[in-house]
Amino acid sequence: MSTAKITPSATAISATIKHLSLRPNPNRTLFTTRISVPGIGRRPRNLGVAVSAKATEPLEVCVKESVTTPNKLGDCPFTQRILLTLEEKHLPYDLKLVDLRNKPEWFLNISPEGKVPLLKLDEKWIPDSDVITQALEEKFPEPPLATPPEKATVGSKIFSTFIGFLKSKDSNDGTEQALHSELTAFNNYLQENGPFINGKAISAADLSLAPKLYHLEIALGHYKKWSVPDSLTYLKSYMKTIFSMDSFIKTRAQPEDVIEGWRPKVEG
Ligand SMILES: N[C@@H](CCC(=O)N[C@@H](CS)C(=O)NCC(=O)O)C(=O)O
Repeated sequence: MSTAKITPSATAISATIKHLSLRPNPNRTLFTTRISVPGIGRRPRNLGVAVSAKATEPLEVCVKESVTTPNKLGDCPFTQRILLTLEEKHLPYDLKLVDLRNKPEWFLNISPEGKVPLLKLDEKWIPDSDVITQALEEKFPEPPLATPPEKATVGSKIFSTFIGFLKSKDSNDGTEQALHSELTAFNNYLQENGPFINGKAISAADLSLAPKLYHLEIALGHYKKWSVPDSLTYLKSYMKTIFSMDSFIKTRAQPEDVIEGWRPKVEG
């Protein structure tokens, strides 16, 4: 375990910060070159090879620490979304593991809400996965991951209906049906428009939804003995494809942490 260099006010407690350094796949190109061909009276034409701002120093990200295995990444679908974005943009990053059951003072000083993920960009800590995703897209536009606005909310009700069903104590209260309807609508969307939300290429909306589907699969399997119906073939194949990506495997939570993470919602 190494110590982390963070803001001067936190230097005194830096020795207590658990820190993991992760780098994207070294086989991928880190630096690319943008070639623009100015035409007469036309906007410069981008020939497709791009130079964007690239982080030379790893970006710092505060993440939940595992509750089952010390010094490991814990379960948080919002955090995995950010790590996937960093991976897909080939940006190096350092994880600062935070014990959310016993939040350290240095963390509460930089995160007034006490929530992860938190990412440091231009010397400022940014909270909230929506805001972080947008900030990363603006600062590091290559490769572009933004989902067109008209598709950005596809599948967005799946997570809340999953939680409704997970918490339900009455098998006839319609929560299972509500989740089934959302999953079916998403399956049908993929059949028409897939294999990803924005068609052929993975984009920000997939990187947000896939970690939530991963939680859904593990938590409902464990607490409800329920799984996504085999009849939803497009959804099944979507999950299989994304869950087996190197970037997903590298940033996913351990199943035991997912189970422990949802226990209070199920039992509470
Ligand atoms: N809207 C936030 C939600 C973040 C969030 O709820 N994070 C959880 C962990 S998954 C958290 O930090 N909870 C605080 C706690 O458990 O005390 C985002 O998108 O980043």
